[in-house]
Amino acid sequence: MIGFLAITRLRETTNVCIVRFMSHKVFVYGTLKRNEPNHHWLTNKENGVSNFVGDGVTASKYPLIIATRYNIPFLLYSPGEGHYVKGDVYEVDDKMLSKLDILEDHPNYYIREMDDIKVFNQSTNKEEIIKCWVYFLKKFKPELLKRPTMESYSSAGPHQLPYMESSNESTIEDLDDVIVKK
Ligand code: PCA
Repeated sequence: MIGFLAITRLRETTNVCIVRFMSHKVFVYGTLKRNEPNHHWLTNKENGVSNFVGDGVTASKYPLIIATRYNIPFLLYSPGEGHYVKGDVYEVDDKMLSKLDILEDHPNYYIREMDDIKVFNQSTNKEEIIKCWVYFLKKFKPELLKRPTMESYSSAGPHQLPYMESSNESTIEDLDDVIVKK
């Protein structure tokens, strides 16, 4: 399915318009979800356009954990372990996708990959599987697999590990907490 067109008037005085396709689907499972600390990135018009598609769940199991001194959520790329993870699906334009890549420090920290996500289609009343971008942690330290895994993330959840806002500026130290060096 091709998303709707976002048409931006370039200048009031000209008829030049930028026509942008909402061509990317993103599954967010962590701080970008509704009611979570980084959700404002998706709603800030200066970052581009985003449109909520629906609730989603991963078609494969993955470990969803919290790590680093900043209590950051990560989906570890270890298919078959953990849970079928719940999150939100958004349709975003090129500009928003590149802003999210900056926030997630793709491809140095998280790695954005296409994966199968189950979403409930309200017009057909059926569950369908769609391909979405997902920010995974891939070269993670093996000990992270020993951490408790969650089906769904909330910064204010029972784990008592609230997300620390300062982690928006990722540092060498917090990368070292979770990623294996080459
Ligand atoms: N932000 C991204 C990846 C983890 C995070 O906190 C997300 O919500 O999907």
